[in-house]
Amino acid sequence: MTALRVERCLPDGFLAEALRADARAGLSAIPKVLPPKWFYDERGSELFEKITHLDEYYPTRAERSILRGAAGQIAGATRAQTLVELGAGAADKTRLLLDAMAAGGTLASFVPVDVSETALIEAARRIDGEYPGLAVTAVVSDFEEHLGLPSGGGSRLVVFLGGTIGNLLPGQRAAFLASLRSRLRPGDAFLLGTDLVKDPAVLVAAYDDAAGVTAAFNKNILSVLNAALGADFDPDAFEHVALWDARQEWIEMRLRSLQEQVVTVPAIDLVVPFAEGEEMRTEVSAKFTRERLERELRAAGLELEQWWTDPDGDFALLLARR
Ligand code: SAH
Ligand code: AVI
Repeated sequence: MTALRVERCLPDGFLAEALRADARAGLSAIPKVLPPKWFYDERGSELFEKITHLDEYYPTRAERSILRGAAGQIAGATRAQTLVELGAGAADKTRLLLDAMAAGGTLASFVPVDVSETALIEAARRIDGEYPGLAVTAVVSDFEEHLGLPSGGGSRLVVFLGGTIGNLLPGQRAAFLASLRSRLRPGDAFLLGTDLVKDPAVLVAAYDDAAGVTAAFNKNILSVLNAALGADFDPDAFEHVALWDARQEWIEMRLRSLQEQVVTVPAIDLVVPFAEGEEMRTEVSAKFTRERLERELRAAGLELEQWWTDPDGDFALLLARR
């Protein structure tokens, strides 16, 4: 085991101020909206991990099955020394890539990047313990602000798994891809996991599971605001909503107020009225087609090189380069 390094890319207090700014803008907007990156405090990250084991939530299983088949090919095609993982979370599927890169004899360092410090450090520690000789640097960052790519470390494979790119709105997605493109060097590669458009009933079930885990995950954003901003949201006064927007081709999660109520948010001096039945958007989860991905990658100056899906065609993994 080597010593685990932890790097913080953002200035002190940046994330706390970003949460205040997002809450101020989003709770005053019509309709109200909160960005999904704030789901992931310790409990939110645990709830997301539970979601990944639900029968209804196929993306994690599908992506793992693609990685099982393709990891060797990816390691061979990229021959990268450094694996950078954006939005790494528990970095569980990542082991398939680490193993293939180690078997190919190129792997030297692993750089997981995540905004959720607790989950990130726990995942980085575990991998640090499991891969002797691997240099692990955990980077606490918001990948929309600072990608956290290491400057050294030879050629890099930057991976963004799980379909998290779908949680960015189209404009944010374009900015993210352009920023990534500008930081990729010749010889680097980008591996992207994306969920695909499919039967809306399957999609809605994946975001509204029978056991209510996704509902608890969705409501957890209210507990995050309570803890960080001294707000007095009552999660039981809201219900979970998941719907398919066919025009945008995204799943939208919302919280619907069960009654007329007023919430106070002392840290930003805000009083927020909710009407009975009023809905606040907490997440979009865009679903893609190959054509749309190719178009968006090309617009950012990236070229699709290889494409894999699971046997049911539910989820895709693609390799792209500048
Ligand atoms: N990659 C994992 C985890 C997906 S959950 C998987 O495939 O299962 C999404 C992860 O992205 C969470 O850990 C969350 O904290 C992180 N995340 C979301 N928005 C982020 C942002 N703007 N910057 C950095 N990490 C972010
Ligand atoms: C992390 N992200 C890709 C998940 C998704 O499917 O959009 C978050 C999630 N939201 C509800 N369930 C899972």
